[in-house]
Amino acid sequence: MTTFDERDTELGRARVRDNEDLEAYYAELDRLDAGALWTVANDIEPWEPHAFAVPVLWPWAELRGRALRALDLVSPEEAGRRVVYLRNPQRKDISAACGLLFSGIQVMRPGERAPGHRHGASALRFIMEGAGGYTIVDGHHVDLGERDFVLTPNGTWHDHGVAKDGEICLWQDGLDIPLVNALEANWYETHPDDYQTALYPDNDSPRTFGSPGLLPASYRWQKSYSPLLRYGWDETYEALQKAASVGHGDPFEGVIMRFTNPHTGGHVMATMGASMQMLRPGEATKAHRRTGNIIYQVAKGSGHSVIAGKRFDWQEKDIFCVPSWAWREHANASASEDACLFSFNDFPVIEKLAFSRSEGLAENDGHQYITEN
Ligand code: GTQ
Ligand code: FE2
Repeated sequence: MTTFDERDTELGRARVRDNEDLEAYYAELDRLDAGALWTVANDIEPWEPHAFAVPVLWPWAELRGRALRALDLVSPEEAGRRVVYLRNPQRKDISAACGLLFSGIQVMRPGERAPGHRHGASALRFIMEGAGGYTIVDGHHVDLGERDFVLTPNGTWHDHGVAKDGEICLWQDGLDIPLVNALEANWYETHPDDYQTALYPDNDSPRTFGSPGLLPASYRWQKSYSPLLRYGWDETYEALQKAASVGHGDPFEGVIMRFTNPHTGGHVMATMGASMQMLRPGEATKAHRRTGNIIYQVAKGSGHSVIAGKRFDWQEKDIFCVPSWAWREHANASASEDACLFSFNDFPVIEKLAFSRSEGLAENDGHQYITEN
């Protein structure tokens, strides 16, 4: 029963060998809904952070058509949300894409609306395709364009739609559903009116809170999430380019900007953070790893990442994940164009619980050996 690896011979690790007396003893404890710690200690106290999820790349070339097919198979009214979710092969039981994060592709056609609801889980969205999409968050109507990043924090009423004269819209939903379920804290309510009506002028959130370095002087914000509900692509890309122009950069990430709550400078929501990074033409980063899970979407360009020794080639709109403590490094395939990666993560949870740990790879000039193909 006790499991060993070579290091488990060290004093301070469990190294009890089974024998007949012990087995009888374990059976007695089992009948009492109890057990001997030394039979499980080496499993429940791993030497290093252990991820259940494996790295996965979901190719948009395969996913897009499958998501569009759902348009003809179910309505938003029947489905609640018309979403194809991304399921890590090692996390099927909890419907997670990576760690305790959920990811799905939501698809809506012009004139459709998805019914309003709210829940204990928080959501974010990254718009992949289509014009005319919008979401209403607690009465705030927000228009959505390609590569915009939008929040629907926990407990907020939300419903989405596409204007009648819009296009078919596809976006990635990122939620902390598996986390909230693991903490046994999730709940769900449908909206009493089925659909919200906007209570404020359209786009009042980005228009009030979305100007760099400026906040309304009289505003007092008490909530756990950012008052800025949408981060537009144009401003985000411009921020990356400006930082790159003055030499800003990181050997592990390229040029990376974290989406922030303008009120606090902290993460956008209590449980999930997000970033946009730019790999300059020809740039290849060095390998590092950290505690926490990351789901990436290729916002622009093409390249590859090496994750836990395996190479994943990516194109625009592909989605891939990096489980906790897996080595990761990224490379832009182009010598003339930049490549941008949107990502969201569970870092706010890791940081608040004081579980942050990270390291760079020392060997082989900071690059992984590719061990698997
Ligand atoms: O849009 O409200 O992909 O509640 C999963 C759960 C989307 C949503 C998802 C949700 C939503
Ligand atoms: Fe929802």
